[in-house]
Amino acid sequence: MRGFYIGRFQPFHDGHLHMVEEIAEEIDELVLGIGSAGDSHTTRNPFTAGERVMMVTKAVEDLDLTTYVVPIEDLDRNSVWVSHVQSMSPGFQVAYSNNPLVIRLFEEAGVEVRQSPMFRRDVLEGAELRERMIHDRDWEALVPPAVVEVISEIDGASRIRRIAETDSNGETL
Ligand code: NMN
Repeated sequence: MRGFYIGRFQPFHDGHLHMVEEIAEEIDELVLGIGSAGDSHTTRNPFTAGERVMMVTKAVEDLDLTTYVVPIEDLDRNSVWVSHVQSMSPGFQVAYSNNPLVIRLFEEAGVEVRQSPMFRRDVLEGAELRERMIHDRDWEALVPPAVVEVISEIDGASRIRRIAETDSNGETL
């Protein structure tokens, strides 16, 4: 059976990895959707789709699970978003999420959704991590070593600090 798990992964952190490990107990193959793929260089979405593809691919490579990493751009039309996802992804039978909108859209489209209390932490930890990067506080301990390497390769922490100085659109983390 193949599953689908979408997140913005800004950045991919230990909570995400833990979820993938839990999902791996239930299925053989997993599609990891890189959500809001067109967004980057903002405090809320600092990393490009390509950078997130690197983070996710390297972070899960040691797991005993076949994974496909697929960038998914946002669509200004929720009613057809599931078709959009399906058009970009290998076929899947079950979607994993705790995002209320994502759950609702998949359910309305007749796709089985599995939730976990762990998912709530995604949002909290993502914002916390970006905050720590901006203020140069220890964030490395909260992400897989492969993600530290990718963020270092692209000088990501200095990017988000610089963006935070100039982001005047009042975006929240
Ligand atoms: O749960 P998070 O990490 O927010 O990830 C969900 C992802 O799915 C986000 O990138 C979100 O933008 C995306 N999404 C997009 C649409 C749309 O484009 N209409 C609808 C539902 C979810």
